[in-house]
Amino acid sequence: MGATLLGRQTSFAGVNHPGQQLRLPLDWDGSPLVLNETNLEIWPGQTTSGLAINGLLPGPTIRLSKGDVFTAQIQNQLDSEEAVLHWHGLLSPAEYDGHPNQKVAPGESYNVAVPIVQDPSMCWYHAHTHDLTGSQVYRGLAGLFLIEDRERDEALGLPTGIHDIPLVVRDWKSNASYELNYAPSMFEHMWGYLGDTALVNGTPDAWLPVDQGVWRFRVLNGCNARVLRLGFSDSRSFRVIGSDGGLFSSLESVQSLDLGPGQRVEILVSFDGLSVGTSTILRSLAFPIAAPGGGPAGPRQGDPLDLITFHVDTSGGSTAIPSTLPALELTDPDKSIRTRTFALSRASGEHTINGLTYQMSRIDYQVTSGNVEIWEFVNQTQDYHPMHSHAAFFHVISRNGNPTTQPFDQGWHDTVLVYPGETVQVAISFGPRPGLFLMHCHNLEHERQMMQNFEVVTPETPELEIQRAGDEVVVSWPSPSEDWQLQISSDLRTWETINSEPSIAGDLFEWREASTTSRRFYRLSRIPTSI
Ligand SMILES: [Cu+2]
Repeated sequence: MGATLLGRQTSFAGVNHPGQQLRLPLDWDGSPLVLNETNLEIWPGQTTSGLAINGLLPGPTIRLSKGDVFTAQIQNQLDSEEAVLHWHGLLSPAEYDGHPNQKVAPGESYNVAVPIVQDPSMCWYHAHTHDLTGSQVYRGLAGLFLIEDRERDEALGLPTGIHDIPLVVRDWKSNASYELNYAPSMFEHMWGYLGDTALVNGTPDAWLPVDQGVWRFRVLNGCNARVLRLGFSDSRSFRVIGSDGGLFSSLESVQSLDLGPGQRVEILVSFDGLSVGTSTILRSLAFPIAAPGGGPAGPRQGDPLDLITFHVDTSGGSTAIPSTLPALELTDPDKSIRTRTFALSRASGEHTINGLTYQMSRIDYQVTSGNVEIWEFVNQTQDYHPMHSHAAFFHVISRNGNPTTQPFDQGWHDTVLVYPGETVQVAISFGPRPGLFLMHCHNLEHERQMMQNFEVVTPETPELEIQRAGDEVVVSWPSPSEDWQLQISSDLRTWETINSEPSIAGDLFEWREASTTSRRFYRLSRIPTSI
């Protein structure tokens, strides 16, 4: 019997309610991330065997800021399974991204050092072990990774502190007697392994005491395959303020939104208007499907599912909502140099992209960092495919050829839900992190086949030409290379970046300075990209 502490509880209010008060995953303390098989007390008095990270399910919440470097040791202490963790949403160098070829054997460990170069956003981490991702994530190998800027949030007027709550949602099969067993049938390999009960931050029958103010909830769909149609039991509307890549630029009001596996959404919910002693339930609303979405007798895609009950135990609370959010500069689809089409289909019981199932050793395509591309996902099936790219954020530009008007399609995403029969276009551009990455469906029963390797390559460094013209030095280089900045050094050790814009001379960029008698060295350095 392992009565493991699975998280702290909010200190807010003190009224008791049926079910379990929402747990908040403990924050990561910098110690090694240890993956092991353990007994957990998820249901009071019941022992559940599952996979834990540092004894927790979900794993500890990693909180860092832009400019930090995430350094950690990952220890695989599973009994017999290889494992590797992927930092979903982090713009990580390829060698630490958690590609399945980076898996380590039981008893082994590895280190990562990922510079945090992106704006605040809600990321997560999960197992990405080839052929085992669905099984390991279902049994518990996942956690939150928050890139935060509390000062910015306070300046924007967003709820912080106890009014800013992460909700890691996943489903679970309750007919398995308190076990997190993963045993998909052939049917579930096709449509996904769906549960009939929700765990929120690992809490069954979760509830949270709230006041009548505005709350910020950051919701992760951590289900293997279930699409969540988020909405409230009293049909209250809520504001959509962000997704995978951080805040949107506006706060649109909706009564429901669809969140595919792997996707995150940040919402503002006001409990103003609910009197003390009443409650409302955040649930996944029922929705019709074209095809069966579960086993013949099991849970199905589109079934309603209660996630968490909010009990208004306290009066008052701040009802302020920011009127606007900072503008975003999204990738310009007009700068696209090509359209890449990915046909998502199923043939002979296999999930394919452009007719192919995943092969670890095959590189399916190359993209050049800095280029803008349109990626077009063509869903030729009756199922949902949440398509995820590592190493970049994109923005959704059209659905079925029409510019998208869905509030949740704003802003930056790393995963987009492609509905049955739908064609979705996104504009994507990769930063200066070369190497091997993955693009795949985040239905984790599809992922092992519906996945491709791609390689990010960097353009050749343009050649510098250095000439003396009278008492000036003229440094020039080919001009369409806007990703590069000129740097100067006198000792080849420290380099000073020239921040003034170079002038354009024909098809060259040109920069001049007065010649000196001291030694001067010049080089081009890639401009760091944050998105
Ligand atoms: Cu899929």
